[in-house]
Amino acid sequence: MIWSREETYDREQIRTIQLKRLQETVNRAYHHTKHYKEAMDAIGVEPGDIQRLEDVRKLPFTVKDDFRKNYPFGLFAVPQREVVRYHASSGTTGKPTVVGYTRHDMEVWKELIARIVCQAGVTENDIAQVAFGYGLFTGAFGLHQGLEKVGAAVIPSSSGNTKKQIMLMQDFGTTALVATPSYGLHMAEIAREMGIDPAKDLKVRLGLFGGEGSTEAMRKELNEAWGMFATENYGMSELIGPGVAGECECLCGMHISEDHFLAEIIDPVTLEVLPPGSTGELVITPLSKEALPLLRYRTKDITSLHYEKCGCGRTTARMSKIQGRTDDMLIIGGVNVFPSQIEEVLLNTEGLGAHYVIKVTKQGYLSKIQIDVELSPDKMVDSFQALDALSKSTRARLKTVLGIDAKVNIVEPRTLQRFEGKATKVIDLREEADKQ
Ligand code: DLL
Repeated sequence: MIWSREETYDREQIRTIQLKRLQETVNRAYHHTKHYKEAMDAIGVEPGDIQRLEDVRKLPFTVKDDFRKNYPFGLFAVPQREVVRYHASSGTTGKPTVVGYTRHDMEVWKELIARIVCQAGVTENDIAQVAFGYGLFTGAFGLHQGLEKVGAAVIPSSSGNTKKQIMLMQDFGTTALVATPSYGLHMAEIAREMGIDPAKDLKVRLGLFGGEGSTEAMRKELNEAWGMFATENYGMSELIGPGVAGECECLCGMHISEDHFLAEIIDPVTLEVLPPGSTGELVITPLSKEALPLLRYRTKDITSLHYEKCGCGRTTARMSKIQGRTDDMLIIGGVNVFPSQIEEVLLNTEGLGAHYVIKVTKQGYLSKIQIDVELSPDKMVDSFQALDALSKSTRARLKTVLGIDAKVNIVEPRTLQRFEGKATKVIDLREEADKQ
């Protein structure tokens, strides 16, 4: 089912709404935040200069550091009494990134999530278990509100306490699971440990995964483990939270709610805007936010945009799976590689499990990687020679497919750390190596 008629507007209608909302957003940002007044004045741009959609390119970019500089509320364009909700995303260092919503922002957010859960196949007959952590993270509350809006029954189980989650699924008859993909896989593993086959003994038919990247190989694992139809959605706290884009039943990219988000792809080095279909950094200007208007936010996420009409009937642009982030690209022996590309090779290797960690170290000036990957629980390896052969053949596949040389260390099933939220798949030991 298609939730809103805006999802099927023709390009001219979408562009008309986008321009009107872009002009409103630029006005709000310029007249109500010191940051944007200064940033626009510095490059000699005024709100009146935005006459066509393409004029967005005249506007300054916004980066995460602007949140840090304006912590906590410096980028807000409304007085505090108009804010009805705060969320925050934990940065790796220092203060969190704080975001806020007015009453109207909350209504828009619910509407956008309703679209996403509908396109993933959720109906009022579903019982949806939200296994994202409830709290400052936007994931849980975001999905929760939109699921209720479409009439699904929500179980706010939060993340963690996995055995209890499985018990709830069994007893309440959960039909849709909302989680990070890595936690989705872990939950299936715990269910099996409890003697429950998720594909046969549970009713979970839909998966709504997001908050971190996943490959097609991981989708396959999830589908097989749960006997489900796994879909993916994308979002980011600064932009709204979840609700920016999501997959429909055609699984051919994530539909962006373009009446609320203007998407561009740029070359992260030259900052030049790239034509449709090109791969680069996603830049988003949210078009309807009251509390926290942002201009041209650089997400650091690498993807591409596609505008052909989709088989589901929606006309909105689709973004391809996130390949990685500009800040998680590894350069190994001169070859650029994203962790997601390594994951694709590992998960497509017979005998290896779905859990791995990439350790980056340094030898002299060169980065080196070692991949610890679990043996598949179904794989019986009875000799050291067989293990060694699997490790060598995986190393050779990584070399052929990606052109990188990586040491592959195969470990016993269930020995690597599991995550209940976003998984840490890369450990960078380069700074430590420098100290030695
Ligand atoms: O993760 C919002 C969200 C929650 C989206 C739940 C979907 C579902 P942040 O914590 O601010 O917000 O993290 C945003 O997570 O820039 C991406 O790098 C990554 N990310 C989110 N969804 C996906 C996805 C939420 N489907 C950051 N694929 C983003 C790849 C994703 N990466």
